[in-house]
Amino acid sequence: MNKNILDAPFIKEMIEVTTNLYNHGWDERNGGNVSYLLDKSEVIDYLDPTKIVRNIPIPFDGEDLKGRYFVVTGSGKYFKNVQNDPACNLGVIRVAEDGQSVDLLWGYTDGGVPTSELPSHLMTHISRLSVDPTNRIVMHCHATHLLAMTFSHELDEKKFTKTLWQMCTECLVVFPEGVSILPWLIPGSIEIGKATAEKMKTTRLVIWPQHGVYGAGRNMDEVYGLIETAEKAAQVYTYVMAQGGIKQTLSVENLQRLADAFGVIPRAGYLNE
Ligand code: 2HA
Ligand code: ZN
Repeated sequence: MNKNILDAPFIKEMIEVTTNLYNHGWDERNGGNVSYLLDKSEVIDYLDPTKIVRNIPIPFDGEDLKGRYFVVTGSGKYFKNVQNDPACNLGVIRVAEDGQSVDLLWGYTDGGVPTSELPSHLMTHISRLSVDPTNRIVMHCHATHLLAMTFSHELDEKKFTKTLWQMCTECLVVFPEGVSILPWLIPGSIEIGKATAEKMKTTRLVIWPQHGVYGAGRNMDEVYGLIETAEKAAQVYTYVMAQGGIKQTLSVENLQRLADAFGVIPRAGYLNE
């Protein structure tokens, strides 16, 4: 416990990703939140795990994550400001033994608390870990074109997925399981947390209509790349529609050939939608 936590790779990654999300225009004001599951061995060089700064109650059962460490963006904090003051805008927490609170070990220096979307984040971590024990990141942002598509495109998961797959050849390879879509729900609620986490058992991308997107994955690059790829497809869709609509597109046959060439299996029943 002798190193400066500002030099920790996980803090640097959080700064880099929140700055990139802000620079993309996907996290205006206090929009967006990121949580990153850390191994105890990664944090003990930088902080004393027995020194609890504060205990913060959480409004749901986090028992499945008891003892787990996370670095999480703060509630109401602006991604724009993370690089200049990481200690105020980020926090390192550990889920307490009873699962009803988290222990703050570092950060939120102005008395802050973890993101208001902590239910969606921690419930999603539980879901993802149940299907992929190497999952570490959950990321939420207000990706502009994906958000716009939730106004203009049918909110059918199969149709929405197929449209994204057809807008960029890469998409089917990057997210062969497709995207999930929730009904509109109140942000920060237990209800949206449960609904997001349930969908996250089958897809790593979950669209919140008229709000934004959630992504999950094993490392920062994977999750960021996942959201970036879907968002790019949505951007192309926006241009295509503005240019007068689709005259030709990737055929189902070519999508299947693509899947075969890259060894991925398109979600059953989604190609022929
Ligand atoms: O934390 O994006 O969904 C700000 C948000 C809420
Ligand atoms: Zn949001």
